[in-house]
Amino acid sequence: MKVLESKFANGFLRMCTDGWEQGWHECNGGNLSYRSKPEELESVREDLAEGGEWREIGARVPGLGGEAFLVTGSGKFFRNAALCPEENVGVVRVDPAGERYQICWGLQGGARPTSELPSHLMNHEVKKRVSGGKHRVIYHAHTPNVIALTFVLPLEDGVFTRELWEMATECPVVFPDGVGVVGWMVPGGRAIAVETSRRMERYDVAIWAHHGTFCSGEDFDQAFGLMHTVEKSAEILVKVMSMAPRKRQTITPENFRELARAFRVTLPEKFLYPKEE
Ligand code: 2HA
Ligand code: ZN
Repeated sequence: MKVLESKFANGFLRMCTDGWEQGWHECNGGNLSYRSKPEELESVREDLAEGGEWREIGARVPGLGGEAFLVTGSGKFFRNAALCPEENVGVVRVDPAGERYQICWGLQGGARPTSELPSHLMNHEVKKRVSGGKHRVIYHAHTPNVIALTFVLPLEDGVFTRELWEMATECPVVFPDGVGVVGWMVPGGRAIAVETSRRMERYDVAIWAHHGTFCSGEDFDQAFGLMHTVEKSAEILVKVMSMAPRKRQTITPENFRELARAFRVTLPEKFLYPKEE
C-alpha cells in the first residue's frame, strides 16, 4: 500500500489539520512526529525509497537505531500538510547508531525534517524507554494561553502543574504526573532538546517559556487531547487572572486527594502544598 493510504499517515494529517484549526500553528509554527510500528512500515514498504543520503540528526539517539518516523517538514505549514502531504511531511529512518537519518518518503523538493528533530527524537528516545515502547507521538504547538502564562507565573514545574490542575476538575486525571517547564532557550538545537527530554523522563508535557508546548502520547488522540486539555486549562487561568487578582474559591489539596481516590490516579503530594489564596 501507499503511505497516503495508511491509517497512521491519515491520523497524522488529521492531527495537523486539527492543530491548525485550533490556531496553534501560525506560519511554520509547531511540529509533529510519529514513531511507526514495524508492521505499519512493512505495509508501505513498496512506497519507500532506499539509498537516500544520510544526514546528521544533531543529537545522539541510540535507543532509536533503525526506527522510522513520520515527521513534519522544516519551514512547512501545518495548514498545508493534508493538502499536499508529499511536500510537507516525510518518513525518515534513523541509522543503527542513532546519529543520522535518511528520507524514505515525502519531503519532496529538497525539504528537510522539522528544525526541532533533535528535540523530537530525544523525547521519543526517553518516552520509548519509560513507557515500555507505548508512546509513539511527540507534538509541539504554539499554544497562546500557555505561552501567555510563562510571562506571569514563576517558571516552576510545581506552580504550573498546580495552577493548571486547579482550572478544571479533570485536568489532574488527564495529566496526573504534572507538567515540566523549560526556561527560555534558543530553539532548534541539541541544548533545548536535552532540557526537554529531561522533563519527559517524569512528565508527558514540557512547556517552553515564551514559545509553546511539547506533549507525548501513545497515539494521536492521546497526544492531541493532552495538548488541548493543557491549553484549555491555561485559557481558563488567563480568564481568571484577568477577572480578579485572587481566586475567591478553588479546588483544594483535600479535593485533589478525593479526586485521586475516586479516579484511581496517583497525584504527587509535592504538588498539593498548602497555598494562601
Ligand atoms: O517553526 O515551532 O520551534 C517551527 C517551530 C520551532
Ligand atoms: Zn516552536
